[in-house]
Amino acid sequence: MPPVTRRQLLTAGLITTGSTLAALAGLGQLTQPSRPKRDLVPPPEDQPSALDNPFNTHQILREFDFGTIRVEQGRTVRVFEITAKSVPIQLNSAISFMSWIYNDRLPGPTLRANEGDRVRILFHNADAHGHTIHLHGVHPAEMDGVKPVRHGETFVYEFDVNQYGLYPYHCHISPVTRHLSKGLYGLLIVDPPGGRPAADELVLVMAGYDLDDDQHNNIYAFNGIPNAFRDRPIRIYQNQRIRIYLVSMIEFDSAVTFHLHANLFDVFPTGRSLQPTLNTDVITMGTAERHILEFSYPYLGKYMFHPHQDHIADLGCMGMFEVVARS
Ligand SMILES: [Cu+2]
Repeated sequence: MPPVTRRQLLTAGLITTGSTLAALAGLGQLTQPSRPKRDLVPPPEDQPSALDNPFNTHQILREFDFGTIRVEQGRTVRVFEITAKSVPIQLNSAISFMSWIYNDRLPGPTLRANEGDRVRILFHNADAHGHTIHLHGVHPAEMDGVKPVRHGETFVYEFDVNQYGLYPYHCHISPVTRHLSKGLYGLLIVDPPGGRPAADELVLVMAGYDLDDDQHNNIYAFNGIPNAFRDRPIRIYQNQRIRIYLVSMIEFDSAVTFHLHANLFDVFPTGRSLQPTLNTDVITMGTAERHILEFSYPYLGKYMFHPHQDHIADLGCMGMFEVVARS
């Protein structure tokens, strides 16, 4: 039998162990991508979180993983590494929760690529339960992330991203509601050719927690921690273009809205257009539905954002923008 090449293994959706991960990634040949400008973003919030969690909600908000770039046969390949684990987190001062999350954070890493790139995700399952990464978007069946990756195994998801837009990813092991609402979700942003206009860019993922396994959510959050952005508002600059990559990953409730106070936003549905299709202050989203929203605030002050299902907002899916002047 002839030796199997690395390419054949990857194409077949190789399952391997973590020990060969570095060799598969060809890590010796990698270069680091450039980072976006930070001068659109005010200084960080003063107050540290009172909760002891392995991730910083305010940092994750504006954190993008551009992968490690390789050039193979003239094509840009972005290599990402994602590990699934059980991680205890504090939802508030009273509730500790055993989450299942990617890369020790909520949401999982915000992967970012350009239209036309190849994406290679080295997915390692360090959890006792089987998990996957199912990405929305166009890809071959074997890359669809519905076959369990068992404890200690690594699977390489690889596909080309030829349609710019927003693509949520999440675990697709049954019951999906459980695996998803435990925290196994994130977002891939595929930028259009030439990119979008400069903006202060934020990722917001709405999700709920079913704490007592009765198929109803007990508590909700933007980016994993209930009321994180209510208690420590997100600072943004006055008259600055803000771009939100917004996803709903709320299970059990059929749909929710997103409402922004004292303003109107442009909507780019699914991130699949360069021109807005709507200008409004409330938009309805089913599970896994996502949009790019753009707006700027002309007036200083603090402004809420939340689902207009107000009981959901009251149960933790509440945030605030604090509009500050440039000094
Ligand atoms: Cu799972």
